[in-house]
Amino acid sequence: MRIDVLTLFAEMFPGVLGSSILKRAEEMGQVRYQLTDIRRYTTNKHGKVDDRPFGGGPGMVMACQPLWDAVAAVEKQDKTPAHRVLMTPTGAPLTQPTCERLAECERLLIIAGRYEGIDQRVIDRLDPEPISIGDYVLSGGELPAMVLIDAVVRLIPGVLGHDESAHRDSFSAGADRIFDHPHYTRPRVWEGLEVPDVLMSGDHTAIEQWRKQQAEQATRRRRPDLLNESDSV
Ligand code: 9WO
Repeated sequence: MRIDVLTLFAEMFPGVLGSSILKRAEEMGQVRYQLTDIRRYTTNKHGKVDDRPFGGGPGMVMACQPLWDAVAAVEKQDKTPAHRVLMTPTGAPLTQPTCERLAECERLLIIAGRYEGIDQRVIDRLDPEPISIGDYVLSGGELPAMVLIDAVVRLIPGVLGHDESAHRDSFSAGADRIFDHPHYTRPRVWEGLEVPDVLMSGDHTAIEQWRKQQAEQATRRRRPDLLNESDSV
């Protein structure tokens, strides 16, 4: 998969893309990250990419020309058509099924906006898939873009090791896909607190049952909307 990110703050990305699984995926050739600074494509002699909002109001608006030209130039770099995504709080919520669908794309082009917003005409013409990572406003779309990349890249076949992907598969059916059970590691007793006996029993059937029950109980308490029998979704 090739992932293009169009941003005014490319310097935010190397730490995230250069660590852990995202780095390993690139080193193994399963993904290529290409960051593009939108400012490079402005025709304004002072490098401006924003302007005051028509109709008045505070702040600035990202202008059409730099973003449009940046998308055109980046898309031309590779003949694989890109699936365009825009990070915006008014987008569809990013969910695990959405990540699974995006992981099938050969090429993603993610637009991370800044300022108070992007001129609606260039959004209308680019017609990207608008995606939100939650109901809050940030300073820009960069952090959401990194969240999306992390969630998607780990789903590309071969990116996770065998153990890790087996774990993923066991959580891939139905609305219980994001359930998790409590985890414990050494020491067996810490500050007088013991690890649950069942985990020390060696009885793998009992351990699986216990983990499933714990995950369901935690979900019922904290996120009942995620349970299959709930009709609130
Ligand atoms: C901000 C905004 C606020 C209220 C209603 C609609 C809105 N759209 C945007 C928007 O697209 N903002 C651009 C990107 C420009 C300003 C900073 N940006 C941004 C993206 N802030 N927060 C996000 C975001 C993206 C995905 N998920 C959560 C928040």
